[in-house]
Amino acid sequence: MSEKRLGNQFFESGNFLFSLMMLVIVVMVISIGAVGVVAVAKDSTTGTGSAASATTVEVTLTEFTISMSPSVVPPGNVVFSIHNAGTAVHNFAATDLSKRTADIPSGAHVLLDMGNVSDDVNVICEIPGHQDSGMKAVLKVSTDATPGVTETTMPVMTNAEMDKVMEEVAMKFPAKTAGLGAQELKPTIAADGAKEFSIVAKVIDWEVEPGKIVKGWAYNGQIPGPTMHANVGDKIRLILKNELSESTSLHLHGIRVPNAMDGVDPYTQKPILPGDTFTYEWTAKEPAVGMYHSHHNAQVQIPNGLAGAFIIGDYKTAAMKAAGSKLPDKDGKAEQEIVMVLNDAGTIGLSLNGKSFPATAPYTMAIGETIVVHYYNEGLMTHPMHLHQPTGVVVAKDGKMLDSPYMSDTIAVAPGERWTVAYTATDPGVWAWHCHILTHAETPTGMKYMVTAVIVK
Ligand SMILES: [Cu+2]
Repeated sequence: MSEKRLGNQFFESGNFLFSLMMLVIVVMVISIGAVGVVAVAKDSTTGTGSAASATTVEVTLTEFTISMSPSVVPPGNVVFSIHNAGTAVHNFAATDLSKRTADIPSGAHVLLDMGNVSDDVNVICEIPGHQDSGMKAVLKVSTDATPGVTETTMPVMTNAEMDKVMEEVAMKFPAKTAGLGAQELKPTIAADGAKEFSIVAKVIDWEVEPGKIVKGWAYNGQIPGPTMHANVGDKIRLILKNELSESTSLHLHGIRVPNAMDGVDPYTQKPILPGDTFTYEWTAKEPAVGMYHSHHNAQVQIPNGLAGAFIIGDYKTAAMKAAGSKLPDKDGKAEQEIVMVLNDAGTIGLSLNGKSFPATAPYTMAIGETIVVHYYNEGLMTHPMHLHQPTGVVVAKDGKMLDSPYMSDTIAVAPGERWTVAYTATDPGVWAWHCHILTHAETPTGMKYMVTAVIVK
């Protein structure tokens, strides 16, 4: 594991920094812009037929309110344009009309076409407890309302103002924040030869992006938790102390362990009570690109931070062997192995390794060098991860080497999945690397969330 913050030395030369960042912006705008055009074109051909005469109602979800603009519409076609501006996951449902969205992560935006509406529409968030906390509203339908009037809740910016705020955000990359997740944790060797790793679960202040400090649930003060490596044949002890105010347990996802070590309370163990310690002990029988994460109140504990990588075996060597001549690597060796943990919910929200752009970590490579990336999805939705260049060779799924590795520049990583991809640097420059759900990478005030870059020198 050699995830590195890019040293300041690289970015201290102001002019160089400026030109690199401009390149990032240009490349991102070209790429994302092109996709945007395709998406719009698609909508107009496959649309519902309501687009021309529909009233668009801008909906903003927060903790715990639903605000709508306009709140009174004429009878006719209505489309809700819903933005989750909160930090928790929400959804949006008109239960009387049996229309609802899927769960919407923090920062995401979705459309809900209501079709023809003639009576008032009651809407709520269906996440348990959210309606009672205030997330309910009524869209009034009245013949007195002006047809087609759409107010907007977006701040009004001139083009120049928008360009300026976008540039300001981009120039902050890589922004310094307190704390770094997924750092290598070396084991201690016990008297019986076992590799021992000790971790403590505790709520901490975690800086997701400059100035945005949330209550993160951390192993050893890191989000994601520390990355651990071991070899096939090793006897392993993972000792977890619970300093949370609620119980927890730890599941070794994708790692072959005896049932009693599977971490699923109350079946395989009792919950680990606050203040208690539990030791997970097994002998590594197979290679694994494993996750370790909570399996207790996990829909809260994992998105809030209780997750990390446990890798068994030498995936650098295995990846190079599997990719073979598909990679233009100079020496047949991978120089770096990193984990990229994707998250989209809880207090941490849309993030790469616990950080949101511009606080995400960039990676540096020389031409001919190879980086082996293990994508981990610990969130609630699929993220198509796209590196502008170079093209990746997908070599393993969930830690199992593929019979037929294949090339792909965008890899959809579903919740719980791990995809291992090898990339060899071929062309110099700053290459953007981001989730291609565009609302996970961009906002009207610039790049945000699941965006980083590879700098090829
Ligand atoms: Cu995404």
